[in-house]
Amino acid sequence: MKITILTIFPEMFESVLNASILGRAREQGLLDVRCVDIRPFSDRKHKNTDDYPFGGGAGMVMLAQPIMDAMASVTGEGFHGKRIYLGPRGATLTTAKARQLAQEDELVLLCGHYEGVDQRALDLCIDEEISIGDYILTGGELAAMVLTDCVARFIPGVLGSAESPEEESFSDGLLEYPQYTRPRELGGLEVPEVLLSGDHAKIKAWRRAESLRATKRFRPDLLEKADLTDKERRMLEEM
Ligand code: 4H7
Repeated sequence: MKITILTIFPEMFESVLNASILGRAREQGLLDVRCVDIRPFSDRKHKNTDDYPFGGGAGMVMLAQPIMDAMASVTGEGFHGKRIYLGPRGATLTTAKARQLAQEDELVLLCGHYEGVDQRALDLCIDEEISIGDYILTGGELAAMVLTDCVARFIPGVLGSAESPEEESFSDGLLEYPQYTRPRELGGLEVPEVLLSGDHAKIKAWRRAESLRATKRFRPDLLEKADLTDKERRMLEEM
């Protein structure tokens, strides 16, 4: 999959895109992410990318022209993909949305700044607005990184073959069970005995019960939509 990020701060992406699982996915050619600097596309003498808002008010608005030209430069005739604007008006990013976006050949992510972008650039060049949650950021860059990371996990091969994005929090509607590694005792706390037993059926059942317990404790709202058996519903009542 190819992801092109239009931004006036391309340097913000360097470490995030090169580290860890995203870095490995790019090396393996599973993910092709590039940042395109919007500023050189500006027709203005000093390469400005913003101007005062018509109607007055505080702050600046990003110019449509450099954004539209940057977008045109990365979406030629053969473009088959989605052009996404990261902003607080969008529908909130979910696992289901990330899974769906991972099916696309190509995404272009537009990062807004200042008080936002001239509406006409959005009307003419954007297919969809997505928010990463109900809070305000200083720019769309962090949101673009979150979306890139979240979508990349659903590209086949990006996670090791042992890890599946379908076996994690939210994919079955539940939170994850607690994890332990060495040492067996720490600060007076022992690793739960069942995890040392080698009894895989018992371990599986314990983990499922702990997932239910964690979800009931931290995100009881998730239980309404979770796919549970009658037995599991009864277990929850008793917890
Ligand atoms: C697009 C439009 C994303 C981008 C407006 C971006 C939150 C999210 C931004 C704005 C973002 C999210 C302009 C809104 C300045 C706030 C004071 C950049 N914030 N801004 N306003 N939740 N900010 O995904």
